[in-house]
Amino acid sequence: MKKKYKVLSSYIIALLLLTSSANSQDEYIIEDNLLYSNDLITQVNFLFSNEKNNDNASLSPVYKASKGKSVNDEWIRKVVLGDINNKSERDNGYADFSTQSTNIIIGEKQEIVIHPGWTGTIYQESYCVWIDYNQDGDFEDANEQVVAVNKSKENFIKENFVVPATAKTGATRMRVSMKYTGLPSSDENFDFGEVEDYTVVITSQDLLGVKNPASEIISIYPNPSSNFINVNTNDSNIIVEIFSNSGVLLINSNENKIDISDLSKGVYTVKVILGENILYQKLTKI
Ligand SMILES: [Ca+2]
Ligand SMILES: [Ca+2]
Ligand SMILES: [Ca+2]
Repeated sequence: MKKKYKVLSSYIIALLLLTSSANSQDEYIIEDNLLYSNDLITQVNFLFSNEKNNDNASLSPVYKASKGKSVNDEWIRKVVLGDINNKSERDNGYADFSTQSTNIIIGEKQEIVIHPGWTGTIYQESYCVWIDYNQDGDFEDANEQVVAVNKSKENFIKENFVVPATAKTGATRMRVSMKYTGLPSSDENFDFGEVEDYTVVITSQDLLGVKNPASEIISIYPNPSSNFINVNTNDSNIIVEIFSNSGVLLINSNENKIDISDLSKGVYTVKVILGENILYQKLTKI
């Protein structure tokens, strides 16, 4: 219940801030000769349209809760996918590791390995992994379940999946779930086992080949965030500026990892300058 309340309250805060700050955005968002990636345009338009129509379903980073009620006998001990190599303990049935991420490329085969932890008796565990490929805040759309392994007593499971061409590029959520004896659903609170969330940054091979690749594959994650953000780009020569809703410059950095712990809760605009390219993204501080 505690976890649910936490998710719900941050959702309400984000919603209130979005609806109360609809006026002053356009002044510094719309400038001449700026190069936006399509995804960023979509995301910015998406947020602006949300401010107007107040569509609750639009705050995609808030995912339905899922957890194991008990980790006394089994839990997720390790997850490996690309740059993610995360050993963990019993995390009270759910852990948010969404600050950990890896790039995955559309059309390429990915391998994920999940290790269970057992206290003593080796029980049958079932595993599911989902990726929110269309970034709409759930794991229920076509192809979003990428792994389903039922009733395994192996020391680990190793599964492959291919990122579909329909996947939206950018940072999105991956959920790893391990449930005692039976496949879990993505929003299930089950009796025994554990759930862990991660971030994958989906990249298109086509985008990697264009003239300004950094501007096309940039992403900012986690978002919403409370302590820091990562600006994900191949270009190390960047300037990152974070503005308040009234257009005041609050943070200026050349780093890819930026401490935002001093910012008040609210919605900000992140401006990323890569040479001649300027990109904007909304950031929700929670
Ligand atoms: Ca764990
Ligand atoms: Ca989805
Ligand atoms: Ca959906």
